Amino acid sequence: MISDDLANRRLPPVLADNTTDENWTLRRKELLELFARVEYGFSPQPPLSVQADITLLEEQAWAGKAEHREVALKFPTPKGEFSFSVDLVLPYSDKKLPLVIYLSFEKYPIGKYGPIEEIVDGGYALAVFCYEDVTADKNDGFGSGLASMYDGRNDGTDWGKISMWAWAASRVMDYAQTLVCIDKNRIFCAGHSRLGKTSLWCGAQDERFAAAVSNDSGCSGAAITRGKMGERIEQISTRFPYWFCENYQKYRGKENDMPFDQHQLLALMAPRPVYIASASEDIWADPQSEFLACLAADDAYKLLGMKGLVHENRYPEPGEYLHGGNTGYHLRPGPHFLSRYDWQMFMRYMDAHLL
Ligand code: GTR
Repeated sequence: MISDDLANRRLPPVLADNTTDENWTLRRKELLELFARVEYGFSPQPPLSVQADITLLEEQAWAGKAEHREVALKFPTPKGEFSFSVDLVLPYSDKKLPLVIYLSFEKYPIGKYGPIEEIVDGGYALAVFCYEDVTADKNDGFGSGLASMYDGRNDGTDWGKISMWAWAASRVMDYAQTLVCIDKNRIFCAGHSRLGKTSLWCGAQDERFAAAVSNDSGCSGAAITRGKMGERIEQISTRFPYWFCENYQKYRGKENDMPFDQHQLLALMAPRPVYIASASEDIWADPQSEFLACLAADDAYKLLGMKGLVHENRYPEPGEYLHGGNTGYHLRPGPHFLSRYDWQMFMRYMDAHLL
C-alpha cells in the first residue's frame, strides 16, 4: 500500500502546525529559505535590467511554421556585464502563445532531447539555453561564466550551480515578459535529470512560472531522499558537490536528520501545477520515491482547496499517466531519458492545466 510506504518514510511535514490557507505564503517563504540555506544556496537579487540583442533571425524556421530568434541576453553583475545565448522558437499564430523555458544540455537545436517540430505543432513557443553557456558543469572552483561574476564564497549557503542555472532561467523569464506574442500566464519551465532538479528549484523560487516540469530528476530533485533507492546524498555530493551549497554535505549518510525533504520542494509550487515524469527503468533516480514525493506534496494543494495528485492507492504501471490534479505524473516505460513521449505528455497536461 503506498499510504503505508509513505508513512514509513517519516517525512517532515509540508505544513507547520499553524499553517492555514491564509498564511500559506509565510510557510512557503520559510521552506524556500530552508532549501536555499541547506541544499541549493542563496541566489543574488535579480539584475536591474536585462537587455536582449538579436544575433540571428530566421523567419521560415521549422517548415516555415515558426520564427527562430537567437538572442544574447545581457545584464550587469558585480564584475561587469554577463551575457549568454538564448534561442526562441515562436510559432506563427494569431493567439498569444504558451511558452516553455527549457533548460538544455545541448545547444540549439537541442538534439535528441528536444523535438522542436512537435513542440511547435503542439502550439508552444520555446525559449531554450544551454546550461553550460551559463557556467560549466564542472567542479572548477566556481571560476567559469556566471559563477565567476559574483564575489567571495564565504559560507555554507553560497549558491551552487543548480541555483545558478535556475537563476539564469529566471533571466530568460525577464526577457519573456517583454514579448508581446507570449501569454504571460502560461509560461512554464522544464528540464531533464540535473536540469529537472534545476527546473523545480527555478519554479519554486520564481512565481512568474505558471508551472514547472521535472523529468527523471531523482536525487535532490523530485525524489524523496529518506528511504530512497539508487543515488543518495553521499554519492551525489561526492560526484557533484558544486551543484549544491556547502551545507548540503552535512547530510551525507544522515538523510533522516535533514530538516526538509524533496516533497516540500514540490509543495512550493502550490497553488501552481507541477509535473513530475519518471522512467520505469531509472533505478538511479528511483521512480517510486518520485511518485511518493508527489503524493506527499498534496497537503499544500489540499490546504488551498485544490486537488494535488489524483491517484489510486497503488504505484502506477509503466505507461500510466495521472493528469487529473495540480500535480501531474507519468511513468514512461524504459530508461533514463527525455523522449518525445515525455514532451507530448507535458504539453497534453499543460493544455489542460495552464488556462
Ligand atoms: C547523474 C546524477 C543524477 C542525474 C544525472 C543527469 O550522474 O547522479 O543525479 O542528475 O546525472 O543529470 O543526467
